[in-house]
Amino acid sequence: MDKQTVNLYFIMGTVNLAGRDPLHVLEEALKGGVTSFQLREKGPGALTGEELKAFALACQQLCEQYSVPFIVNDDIDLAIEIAADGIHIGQEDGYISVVRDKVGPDMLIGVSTHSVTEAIAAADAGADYIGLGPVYETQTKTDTQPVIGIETIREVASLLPGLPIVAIGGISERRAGAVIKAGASGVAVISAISGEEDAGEAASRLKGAVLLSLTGIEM
Ligand code: TZP
Ligand code: MG
Repeated sequence: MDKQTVNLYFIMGTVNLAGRDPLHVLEEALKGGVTSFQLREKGPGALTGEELKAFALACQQLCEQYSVPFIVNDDIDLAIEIAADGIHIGQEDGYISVVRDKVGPDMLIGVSTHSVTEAIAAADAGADYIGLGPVYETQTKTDTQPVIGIETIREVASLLPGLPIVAIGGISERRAGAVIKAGASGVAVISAISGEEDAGEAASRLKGAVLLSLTGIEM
């Protein structure tokens, strides 16, 4: 996977939206320029079973229209069943090698990491990209590890120069530049897109901030 694919990595589940139409929010975000999408259907009221599958298929179809990888959080069986582009797993979700054996050689595997040690272990085990965070305080996930700060990004990026690193946790348009300058390939956000009235506008501004820091050119 190339680093550009994770420049603006949008994560959403139906419970993050306070009643708004999730497919509308996703399509606006895709129009605004997100480069990867992860379906993270978790928490009270989350869809399950056939409802989840139907929703995942609808998200997948939208992502295909915009040529954006569709990644499923946690649910390896669902990812395999609908032939998602990727699966994203946490530290508690088992060995990467076991997941690779299940999903086959082509599906992307992303891994959540919170430290230099976890990042190196994920890279060694063949992760295609890592999430690294939480960089800042977040209201969106309550069971997070302690905030890691910018320095951890700098260290991981210098030790693993070839690996796409997606910074996550409390990232806003204002903060995107700092994490990119520290070496992240992109930013992963939930609330900075799904919590905004105009998801498309929010995505487009975030993308502009990321690209400006990567290239020094205003877009
Ligand atoms: N993992 C670490 S922080 C986080 C996840 C899923 C939540 C990110 O949400 P937000 O709203 O972008 O801070
Ligand atoms: Mg998980």
